[in-house]
Formats: sequence, C-alpha cells, structure tokens
Amino acid sequence: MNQEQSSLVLQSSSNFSPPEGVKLSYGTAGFRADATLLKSTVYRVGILAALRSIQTKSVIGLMITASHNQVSDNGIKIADPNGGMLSQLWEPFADSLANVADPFELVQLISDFVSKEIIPLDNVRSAEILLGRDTRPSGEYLLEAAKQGISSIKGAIYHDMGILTTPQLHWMVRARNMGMNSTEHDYFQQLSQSYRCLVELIPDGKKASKSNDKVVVDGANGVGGDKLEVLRELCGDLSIEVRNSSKGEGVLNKGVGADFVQKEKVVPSGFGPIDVGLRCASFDGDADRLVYFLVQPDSKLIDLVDGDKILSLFAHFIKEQLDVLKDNELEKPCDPYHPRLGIVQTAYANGASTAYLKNLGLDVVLTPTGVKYLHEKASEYDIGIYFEANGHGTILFSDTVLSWLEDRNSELSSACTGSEKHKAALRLLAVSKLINQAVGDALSGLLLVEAILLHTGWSIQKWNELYKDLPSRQLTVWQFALFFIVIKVKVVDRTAVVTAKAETVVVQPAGIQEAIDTATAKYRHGRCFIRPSGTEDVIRVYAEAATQEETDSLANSVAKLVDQFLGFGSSQ
Ligand code: G16
Repeated sequence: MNQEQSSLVLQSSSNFSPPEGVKLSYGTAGFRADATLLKSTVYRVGILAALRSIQTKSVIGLMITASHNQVSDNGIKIADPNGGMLSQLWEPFADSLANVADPFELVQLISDFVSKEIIPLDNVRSAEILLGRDTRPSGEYLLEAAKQGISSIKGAIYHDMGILTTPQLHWMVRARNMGMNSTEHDYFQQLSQSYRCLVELIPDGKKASKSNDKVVVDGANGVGGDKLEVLRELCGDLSIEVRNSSKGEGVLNKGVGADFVQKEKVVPSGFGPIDVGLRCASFDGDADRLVYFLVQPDSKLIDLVDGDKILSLFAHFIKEQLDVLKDNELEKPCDPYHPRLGIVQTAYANGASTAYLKNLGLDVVLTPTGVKYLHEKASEYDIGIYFEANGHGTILFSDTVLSWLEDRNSELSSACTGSEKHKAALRLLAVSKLINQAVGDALSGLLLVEAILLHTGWSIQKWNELYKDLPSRQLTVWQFALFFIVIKVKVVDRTAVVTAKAETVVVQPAGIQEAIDTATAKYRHGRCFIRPSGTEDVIRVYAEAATQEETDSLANSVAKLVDQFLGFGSSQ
C-alpha cells in the first residue's frame, strides 16, 4: 500500500475509533449490535467493500440493517458480486478489521491483507459500492460512516440507493454485475411481470374455482410494507392489504413482524378479530423473511405457516412442473437430462416437513443456521430450494437448468404451443425470474406463494394441512412433533458453545449435550438443540415435542441447563 493510500486511511480513521472494551464479530449475517457501537465498524466495512470490489472487479453492496433485531440495534450486511453474502473466506479479515484499535495497526492490517490477496491498490480503475439502508433512524449516520470508509480507498465510489429492503439491494448488485437492468423500478417490473405471467398460465378450470381473496400483510413497521404497496399496484388484481408499514406509529419489529410472529405464535399488533380465517403474512424489519399465519378464533393466538410450509409448497409446485416436463418415453426417449431438485433446511426444520419432502422423493440436506450456508448448498443442485423455519429462503436455478428450460420452451412452442408441457416450462422460467436469485426475499416469496395458491386453488387452511396427508408410506404427522418453541437464554459468553453436525450436537462445554439428551428423552417425540445466536447476544434453545405443554417444559428444562453450564447462575 503506497504512502498516499496509507495517509488517506490514517486520516479518515481518526474519526472512527472502535468502542473500548467491545469485541464485535462477523455473525450469521454480518455485524450487528447496539447502533451506538457501530460507527467505526461500518466505516471499516466500507473499506472492506472497496477492497472486495477492486479484487473481484465487480460491484459490491452494503446494507445498513439489523433486520429482525430491536430498533436500537443496527448492523451491516455485505453483498458479494453474485448478490449473495460475503465470501466466508473474507470473514476473518472482517473480524480483525472491526476490532483493531490502533490506527497504525489498522493500516498495517489492510496493507498485509492487500499483499496477501494481491489486490491491485495502486492501479484502481474503479471500485463501486451500492449502499442501502432500512428505516432505522441510526441508518442515516451509519451510512455516512460507510461512505467515509469507501472514500478512504482511492478510486472507490459509492451510489446511495436510499431506503430499500435488504433483498432489493442484493438483487441490484447481482443484476448490475450480470449487465442487466438494475434499478428499483426494474426490480418491481421483473417481479410483477413474472407474477402476472404465472397467473396467466393457471389452467382455465382452476382460474374460475378460486376467487382472488385478499392477503393481509404485516410489514413489521419497516420498509417491506412500503415497498409492497408499490409492487401491489403493478400486480393486476392481486388483493393485498398492508398493515404496519413504516408510515404508522408503531416501532420497528416491536410486537410485529416475522420473527415475533414465528417465535411468539401470537397475533401481531394491528391484527385481531376481523382477521380470523383470513390469509395473513408477516415480513421482518428488512423484508428478507416471510411467514404466513391464520388468526385463531380467540383472535390472540395464531396458526403459524412458517418457512418449512412455504418450502413445502414451493417444492410441491416445482416438482409438479418438472414431472409434467419429464419426457414421455414413447414421445421422446432420448433426453438424457433430468434436473436435480434438492432441498436445504436447518436443524430448526420441523421433522414433519422433512418427512413430507422426502416422501415426495426429494433429496433433503441440513446445514448450520445462516443463509450463507443454505444458499451455498442449494446452489449445488440444478434447482435448489432452501428455507429456514424462520421464513428466510429462496429457489436457485442453475445456468444449465435455465438453458434447458429455454430450449424446451422453444421446442415446445413450435411443436405444441399451449400444451401442459409448454406451460410447465414457461412456469418454471417465470418462477426463476420472480423469485430472488440472490437471497431470500419476502416480497418475491409472497408473490410466488400467492401465485401457487391461485394455481392449486388451495386455501391457506388446506396449505397448512399439507403434512397431514403423507401418501404412499406409513407416515403420519403423529409420528412427528408438530409443536416447537425457540427461547433465548442470556449467558456470560455465548462463544463458549461450540456445535457440530449442522448444529444438532454441542461439543463444548463438555457434558452439556449428555444433559440435554437426558432431558429430551423424557418427552414423547422430544427433540432439542442449542446454539449461539449470530445476531443477538443469546443462546437459542429449540425444542419440539408431542404437545405444546411438553414442548414448553422441555425448552424450559434445557434453558435451565444452559444457565447452569454457561449462565449467571440465576436458575440455581
Ligand atoms: C439472519 C440470517 C438468517 C438467520 C437469522 C437468525 O436473519 O440471515 O439466516 O436465521 O439471522 O440467526 P441467529 O439465530 O444466528 O441469530 P436476519 O433476518 O435477522 O438477517
């Protein structure tokens, strides 16, 4: 790193000293903490983004958001050139960069990294960063810090894209790097056109059988509801009622949003008796998570239709289209290509959903929590569908399957336009454009759910009962627990918990896994695991069992164990 560049960093970093006595780490989805602690981290991530852009000769994205966390938190997510999360190979550098205190050491750290990665800092033509933020008030000054970080690398420029959902920014980065139209307008156009295309392809008989009843959407008092209002205008007769947009009085993620709804299983603020029986959905604070729910007759509790159910609906639909497309051997025996459809879940996935998916004949694999792991795994398939139970997920299409679909489309459009086969190819192509290929996206996920429900003629009640009927094998849901809970436990140091086998087993501290196993064995269909959160300073305890009472009891007894092994001793 030359003298001029070193001086630039030294000078600008003097305004951004890291907070004393705080260690920040790159977690499940970037850095996240109380917003008052983050100025220097965001500034330094600005530097990192500029270096990444130079190294990859591509546009990089920075999103200022703490997603589902409380409004006083904030964070920063990094979008790599393909629109996905930052390469895991760069995470250790991100960690060191965020925590080095001395400005000269900071310069040395950057200089060493630049040499090791052979980043041509002396010959920068351009490095380009797209910036976005959610609706948190702290976003404004943190964005300024990011700008300063980027500007401290010579030749690096940024474009402030304003208030966006996280998936919009990831989509824009991917589109820019693929040479496609990449504005917010283009995003809305692509989603709405693909949605309308799917609706046009609904078989005529089915079109008439289901009225287009409305979906009521909880926007978590954040950006997602606002963007959905724009999208709604472009989607023809899709009836959407948005509540809890950022324009109301409510506080971001407080008593609302996908995380609240999924974890607490109670109605979000703004919903009540008038919603009983309606199809309702919730986004999280930056609209990268989507769950559906039904308000129970008592108008307080909900029936949750979570990420597992969305995944199952998508898998059912995609498989149905692929089955239609499969060549009838008499008709054309020689197409050797059969797209591999794969499913990726985490340990949070309910056993009944996994059984349902396997029963469809699909390959199901588990990864640790975090989109970065699921996305990577899903991209190994021709069509990879991934979802976390919390509502974070998408469908990935490989280049190979996309060109196969294009070929099938051209063949079929000349041989048998309008046939079911031709429509199946067109539907899959439309899904590949509708569903965000960069990251899980509540807006595009919602449109796909709505299109599939119209296509199948299913109500949300019927969709919710998807696992109740597992054909062809001796499986019933009663062999799986349908009740689950996730609770948080505060501990002295959450990094003391080390897990293995996709987070299903704790290897440290010694002895805790045995204690968890003993506790779990007392419950019918009991299953339980613990893991350190990568977005909040807590240990998460997941439990499932045969009834809600048993589930709660199992979770509480394991929470006590966590406290005994790692906590402040409050349960002793
Ligand atoms: C982020 C990640 C998700 C993860 C969630 C919770 O979501 O993108 O993959 O499931 O955090 O992670 P943890 O349990 O480690 O706190 P979001 O929507 O908060 O960005």
